[in-house]
Amino acid sequence: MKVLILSLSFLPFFAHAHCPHEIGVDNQIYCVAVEWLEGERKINGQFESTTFPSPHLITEAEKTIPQKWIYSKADITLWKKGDSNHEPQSIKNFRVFHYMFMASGMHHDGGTYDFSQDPESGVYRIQSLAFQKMRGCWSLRWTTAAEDNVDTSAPLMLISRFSNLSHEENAMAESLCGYPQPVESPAPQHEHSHD
Ligand SMILES: [Cu+2]
Repeated sequence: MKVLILSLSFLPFFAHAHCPHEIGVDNQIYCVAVEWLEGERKINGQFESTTFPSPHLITEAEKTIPQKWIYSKADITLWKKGDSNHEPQSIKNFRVFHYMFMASGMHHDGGTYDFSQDPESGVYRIQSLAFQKMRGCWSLRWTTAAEDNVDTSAPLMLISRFSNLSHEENAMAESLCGYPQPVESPAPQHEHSHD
């Protein structure tokens, strides 16, 4: 038991000792941390905060009742790999979007969402994500292209730990979707013609 407590107390240290996720842009490797926040509800067309944690999977039972949907939200921080201060970085035209790889092969994006960057802190935020339960794997992808297209984006992370699913349900989804990513794809193309 003592060993267990010791190892648990070291978890936060190890969590920050490496990159949670890595992306490469113009010969620079960035670490990417995704911090899930409390989700939102849409009431009379307005998003309102809730205490339900993200990521939330909108289940079959909730699907037909939009008032019950919990929209997921996350903060996304980039820093240069090796920077122990984790100073937030900006990448021109950087964007993250949600994408589903379907068992049927009919892969698709996740519909409307909002992506922004806090001008003060430099931290990015993705929100208003409706993760509908389907026979497939939800993921986050990143791009610097204008469109949310699988061909001009690259995998950031698989979303496997939905807060409203049991450990067993999440484990089943993880085994179906695989780690670290369901599908590899080419890195986004970058334009060097301007600046
Ligand atoms: Cu789907």
